[in-house]
Amino acid sequence: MKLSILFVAAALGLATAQQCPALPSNVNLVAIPKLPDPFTALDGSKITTKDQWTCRKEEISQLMQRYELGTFPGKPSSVTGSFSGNRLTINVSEAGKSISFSVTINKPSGNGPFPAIIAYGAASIPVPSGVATIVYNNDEIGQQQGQSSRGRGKFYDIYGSGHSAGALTAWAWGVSRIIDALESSTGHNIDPKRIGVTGCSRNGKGAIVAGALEQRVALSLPQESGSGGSACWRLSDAQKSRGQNVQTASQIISENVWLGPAFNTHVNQVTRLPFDHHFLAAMTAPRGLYVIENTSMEWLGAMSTYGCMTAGQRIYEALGVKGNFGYSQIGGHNHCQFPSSQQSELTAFINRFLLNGSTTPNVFRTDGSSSSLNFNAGEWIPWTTPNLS
Ligand SMILES: *[C@@H]1O[C@H](CO)[C@@H](O)[C@H](O)[C@H]1NC(C)=O
Ligand SMILES: *[C@@H]1O[C@H](CO)[C@@H](O)[C@H](O)[C@H]1NC(C)=O
Ligand SMILES: CC(=O)N[C@H]1CO[C@H](CO)[C@@H](O)[C@@H]1O
Repeated sequence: MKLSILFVAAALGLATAQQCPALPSNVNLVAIPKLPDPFTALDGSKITTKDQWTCRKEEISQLMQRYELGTFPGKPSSVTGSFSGNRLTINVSEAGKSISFSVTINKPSGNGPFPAIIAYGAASIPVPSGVATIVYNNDEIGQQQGQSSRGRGKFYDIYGSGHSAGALTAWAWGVSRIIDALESSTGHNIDPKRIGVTGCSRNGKGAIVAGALEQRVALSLPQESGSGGSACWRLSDAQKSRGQNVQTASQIISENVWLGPAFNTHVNQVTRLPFDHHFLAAMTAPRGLYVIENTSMEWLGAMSTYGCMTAGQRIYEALGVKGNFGYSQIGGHNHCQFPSSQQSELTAFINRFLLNGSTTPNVFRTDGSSSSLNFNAGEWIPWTTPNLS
């Protein structure tokens, strides 16, 4: 029994420092109309201590993998890295299948070791001079060109085109392999303990999920991720029913393959999901998470991301690290254009989590009016926030 639990946990790539019960094979999905309570486990028990939180956090990750993201595999049997010029080449083998991919590392001058931000596609936030950028072609690991790209990309070359993972999970797996390669190879002068991850829009969805699934990411910087990222499915449906043109669960599965195929059966009854996207904050805490959103772009779901991350911040608060979480929603600019008014916040997060700073950032703001957002926290967050001992 113990062995099989360890095996399942290892197969899911989860921390096994503490033994946690495996997720039951049949979870009774009941309607939860408001945002689910992170502090009540599936068996109904209340989470009051950090020790209990360890297994609830793992349960949350397993639930999100089973019903939405697909399985996040553990470390393959062989991962090697070789650094040459400004390229880190990562070779992966598992069960007789092999792939190879490369990332470009743009480094500051000097000797390092340097922290680095893994940028999905390219960074659309300013990366400060003391921090390296690792340019990651995530599309190569999991394609995202609409329905016909389901199961395509190097992740699926290893695990098979029928694997349960959606593209967001496949990309997170690629981030894990980059960190494996940084840990095991030399010459690159990157400190694998100080890794950030960023991306915008669809790649912002990827960035927030990478930090949630891969616990070695020190700082997540998702930009304008909206639905599938920092928005909650229940809140996006509520916005839609108010007549707003926001991306919802039922729309997102028709647009692309970001989520696992298991999610398809839930998109018209999202209240039956035993989680919502504030649980991505649960999976990321206590590590750094700065969520950048754009009030002016209706499609992202301004109320949904604001409300969802209001709930997410409470999880950090329960752990006594409220300031490690940031949310900043500013409009009046184009999609994926980073406004200078958010610069000091971004700098504060990078200083704290990548440059060894000691000042805890403390950011939670929107330029949306409360009447335009129209988010009622008392209604949508019916649970109380414990002070986990
Ligand atoms: C990585 O894989 C590529 C492509 O198969 C191969 O050419 C290269 O020699 C491998 N590198 C290492 C260090 O094994
Ligand atoms: C930050 O800490 C790491 C060790 O975790 C060290 O290697 C690095 O030199 C430090 N960087 C700065 C800027 O102090
Ligand atoms: C005020 C403003 O510039 N809003 C823009 C936010 O981004 C969306 C998507 O690019 C634009 O349509 C809006 O005009």
